[in-house]
Amino acid sequence: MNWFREWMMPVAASEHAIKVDDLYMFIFWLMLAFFILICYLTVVFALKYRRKKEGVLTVNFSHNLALELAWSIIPLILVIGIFFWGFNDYVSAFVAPNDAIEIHVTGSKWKWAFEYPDGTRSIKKLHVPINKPVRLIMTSEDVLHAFFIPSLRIKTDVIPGRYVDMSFTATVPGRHQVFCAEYCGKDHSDMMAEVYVDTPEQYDIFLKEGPEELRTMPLVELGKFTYDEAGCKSCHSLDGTEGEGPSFKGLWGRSEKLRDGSSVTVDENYIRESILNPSAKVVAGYEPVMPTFQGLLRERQITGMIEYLKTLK
Ligand code: HEC
Ligand SMILES: [Cu+2]
Repeated sequence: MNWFREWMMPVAASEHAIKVDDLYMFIFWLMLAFFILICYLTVVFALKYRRKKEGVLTVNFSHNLALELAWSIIPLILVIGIFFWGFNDYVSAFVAPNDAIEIHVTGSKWKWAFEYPDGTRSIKKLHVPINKPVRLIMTSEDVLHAFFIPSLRIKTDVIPGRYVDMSFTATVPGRHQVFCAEYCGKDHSDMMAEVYVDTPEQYDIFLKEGPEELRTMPLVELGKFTYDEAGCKSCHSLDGTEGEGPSFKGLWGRSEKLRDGSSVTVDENYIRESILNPSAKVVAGYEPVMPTFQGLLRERQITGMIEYLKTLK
């Protein structure tokens, strides 16, 4: 009956997913058996005890202790069994082994961001190595979201102000879909991501060289992407509005007055330095509050950022 199971369920891409399906199919067949039994008895009794002659009443039974005990105790044993079966699977999914790779997941309106143990970050694309236990440590920046990977059969609420975790060992290589399963506002239905189950070599390349868009996106696009992803947008506007930091509009090539009274022309090296060592040259009229992006942005992202800034006339 494997085809039936595969027809009913998405791919089972982890050991846990197979366990969930085993339990699901057990409950399914058990319920089907009860359904048939109950329908059968309903029809049989309706025929057997139907009114045959006007005025003739069915013999008046009081009760049957053995029968009542049987239909109480047998289902009770079944549901207790199902409870422990399910609980056991739940615990094994949520308690990670000690050697699990810990990946941080942050939900925000309306995207999922991931951070790996070596500091690599990715957005909307989660990379995990195949056959290695992974522990996701999750939180939300704003509202309640829910992280749901159907083919791994895991799903949990992601709550602002606290961490929740989940673990899994993916066994099927390739791409799997992630959804947000909690209505979280306007673009909730767009709040999707993908899990890439990589071979160890692919995973190493990902950690070393970053997500694919970083290698393949044209520079200007990558700059725009980084502007959104790395959070520059929370302090730097694109339209000239003053934020916590100067707007990026018209930044390229202008002569910037610095706090210490000197001035500097905005060129490649100045932008690079502003990103990696923001307090080295502080723009007049601003506080030195910008965090350094040393180690967080890769070389190509910085170049992309510079090319993008050039387009903001
Ligand atoms: C917490 C707010 C904040 C974030 C986030 C932030 N910056 Fe800044 N940034 C500032 C402030 C404030 C200044 C001005 C003071 C200074 O020069 O350090 C500034 C200055 C700059 C400058 C020089 C601007 C000028 O007018 O000369 C550049 C370039 C820059 N930031 C790039 C970035 C990039 C790229 C990012 C995202 C990767 C980013 N910043 C993220 C606050 C921020
Ligand atoms: Cu959401």
